[in-house]
Amino acid sequence: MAVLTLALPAGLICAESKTLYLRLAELHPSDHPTSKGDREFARQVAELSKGRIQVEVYDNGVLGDELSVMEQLRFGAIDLARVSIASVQPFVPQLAALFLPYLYRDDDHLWKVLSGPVGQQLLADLKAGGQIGIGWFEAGARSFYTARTKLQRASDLVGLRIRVQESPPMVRLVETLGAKALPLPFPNVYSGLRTGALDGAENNLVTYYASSHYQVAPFFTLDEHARLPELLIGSPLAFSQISQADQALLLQAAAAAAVTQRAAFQSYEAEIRDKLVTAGVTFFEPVDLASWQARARRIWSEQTPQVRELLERIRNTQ
Ligand code: BDP
Repeated sequence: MAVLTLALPAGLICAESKTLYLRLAELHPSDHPTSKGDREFARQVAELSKGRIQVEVYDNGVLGDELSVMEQLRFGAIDLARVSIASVQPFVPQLAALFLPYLYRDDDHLWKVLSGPVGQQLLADLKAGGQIGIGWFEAGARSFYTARTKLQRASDLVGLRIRVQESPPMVRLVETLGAKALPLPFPNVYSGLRTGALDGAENNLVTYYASSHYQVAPFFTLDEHARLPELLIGSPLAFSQISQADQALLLQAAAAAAVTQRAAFQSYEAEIRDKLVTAGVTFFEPVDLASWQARARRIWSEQTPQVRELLERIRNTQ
């Protein structure tokens, strides 16, 4: 994948038109529903600001993998990014609450949490970790998929080399299930699965399809162990040059874009099931889901008091 790094000052303002240009980094290809969400965010920003603020979406990972994007945000070479919470949690430890396995009743429960007081508080908490939280996006449920092994029982995972995000809570989750967790940047996963360096990986169905991982790992187990939402975040440097009113405008645009992104994500997810079967993917329902849940939930008791408090608030969200 070509990596283009822009060493330009943050939040470029065109002197003549006074237009503020903001660059947004996205890992996924243009046809991924999350990239569509980014473009909807850009459209909303342009509309709300009457063209005064222009968000330029750089998708397909051209600005680098997520950890490199986090770094570029820090020194202001990129203004905005859509990333997984996995990339942000190292700066905001309490985000670990959102990684807890088998936490939500369903996707609506997750969104009640994100759009309610817990979600608002976590967005505000990002500031203390030196991050600017703008809004949440949908990322479905993550499940395991494998290249050669048919995975149905939780015990089938024991000893498998599974790629995880470069994220301590994800390493811990996969280890708790008995697998060997290998943290790797996302762009390296396809070749790891193809060469046999990895036995499997885990992700949501949409990303499994969009990244073509199904070509090299055609067994997908619908265990849905975690729902990690995505974040739209901003560079603190860029934001220090944006007025409070315009910051509020960006948050408003993100909330509106999230509605479109979530709907696009869900309809795409429903569409690709058949395409994946036609492409030769075998889906497995987990056998004895209760034992998957019991094993994975052992992590719940390992959390800090702060995360356990969030866990209780999340469970009590109706
Ligand atoms: C996808 C997320 C992306 C992550 C990727 C991963 O959208 O932000 O980086 O998973 O597993 O679902 O690395």
